[in-house]
Amino acid sequence: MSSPYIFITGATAGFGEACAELFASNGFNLVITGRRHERLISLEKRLENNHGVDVITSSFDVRNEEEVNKAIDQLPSKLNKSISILINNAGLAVGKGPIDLGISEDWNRMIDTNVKGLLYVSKAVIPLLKQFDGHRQIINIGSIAGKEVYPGGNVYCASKHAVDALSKAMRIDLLPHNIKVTNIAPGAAETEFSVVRFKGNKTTADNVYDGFDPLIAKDIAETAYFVATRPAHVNINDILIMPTAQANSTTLLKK
Ligand code: NDP
Ligand code: 8X3
Repeated sequence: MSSPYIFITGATAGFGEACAELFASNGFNLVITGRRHERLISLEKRLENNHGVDVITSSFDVRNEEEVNKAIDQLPSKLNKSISILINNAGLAVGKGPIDLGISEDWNRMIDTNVKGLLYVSKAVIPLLKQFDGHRQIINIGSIAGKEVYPGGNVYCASKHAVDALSKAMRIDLLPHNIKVTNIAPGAAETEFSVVRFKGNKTTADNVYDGFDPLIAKDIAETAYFVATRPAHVNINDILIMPTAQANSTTLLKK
């Protein structure tokens, strides 16, 4: 049997790109998705050349249910019965500050991407997972922000608490279909996350990671790979993974 496909949202940067790299280097075929089409194409070429795997690109905005459904309907027929794992990774924080000064457009972006986007993609991909005769799994990228709240984190934290709850709910609802569900909740990791959160302000973004060693994208890819490669009878429900210098959302040992 040819190698199964791993379907990754948000593969144009950060954790998603690192997952694509690691799964491809271990021989898995991929469906890589994100809005930035050119990045997907260059990642596709790099992974196919370096690892000899098949990489399908599909560019869509997870916030748009119609676009999500169309993109998944248009996947090539060779993917029938071949998608084994969905990694729900696409997500973002926008802004950080007290709730009474919150910007509703930022709130909508976070809720529409992190919660509704994850739901739209899951609803469209679950039927494909059900067709796969073998290891079936959904890996949701949650956050420490889905376990605790911190000053100024309000709506982002709420959206990641929703991911945490949805991971638990999916585990119950998908049990009859033998689909494992795992929630990975990282602490501070240096990716494009803070540049996006602070709307392109690189100095503010860099300050987040000053004075300690944050997680890097590869740490999360290795975690996802570990949970995806457990024996059939084992599911890792939930992993909270932090930089050594971070005790919780608000306690960081900075030099
Ligand atoms: P990056 O900003 O580096 O990557 C985010 C990815 O999400 C990009 O590929 C982006 O693709 C994609 N994405 C964002 N919005 C959309 C959208 N509307 N439609 C489709 N794709 C979208 O951040 P990270 O890799 O750090 O973040 C990945 C996940 O990890 C997120 O869910 C984040 O909340 C979570 N997380 C991050 C932590 C951190 O400290 N970095 C810690 C804990 C969790 P494109 O822009 O091309 O669409
Ligand atoms: C990203 C980590 O601590 O900024 O989810 O919320 S944090």
